[in-house]
Amino acid sequence: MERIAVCPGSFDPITNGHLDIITRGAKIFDRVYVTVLHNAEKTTNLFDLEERLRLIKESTKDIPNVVVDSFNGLLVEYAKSVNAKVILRGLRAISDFEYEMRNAAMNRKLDQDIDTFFIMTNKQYSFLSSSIVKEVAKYRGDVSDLVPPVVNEALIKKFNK
Ligand code: COD
Repeated sequence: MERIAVCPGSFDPITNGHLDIITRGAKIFDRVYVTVLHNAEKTTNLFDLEERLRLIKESTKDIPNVVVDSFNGLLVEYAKSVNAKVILRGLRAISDFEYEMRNAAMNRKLDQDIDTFFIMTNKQYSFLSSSIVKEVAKYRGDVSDLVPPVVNEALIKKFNK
């Protein structure tokens, strides 16, 4: 049986921290769906859904068992629709723990066949988040070693308009 995982997120935009979790997950699972969940479209999103998908696709194009997708609705419903039994998430600091625990517990309540699988962040990315990248890029700070090249270009374009 194929081991299929879903790596869900907002990815606004994808960072090297996300990419690290996706790359490591793709070595463990036969297929990883990197899926942008976009029901509660935050008005604070910098990139729209199309842009986020393009940036993820470009950044993961060398990982053959990654599929990039989007979904509107409950994560467990999406997981079921692609036959995934695992939700893949990254953990950075203790501050992530409570939020992740709450989500994992709720997803498990909604579907007992689906488990959440955590990968600890690579220590060089432990303080990296999409929000901090956006904040620094907004004031023209250099984030080129924190995001894939295509994201760096998109950030420069966005903030130099
Ligand atoms: N190092 C390691 N991991 C990282 C790093 C880093 N530097 N940065 C981010 N990550 C991890 C995050 O911990 C997370 O696991 C993943 O990468 C994605 O991160 P984000 O911030 O893009 O994603 P979130 O947290 O905004 O995603 C939330 C969901 C969209 C998954 C959630 O809201 C959801 O499931 N929504 C659908 C509705 C639903 O089903 N709700 C009920 C279940 S809670």
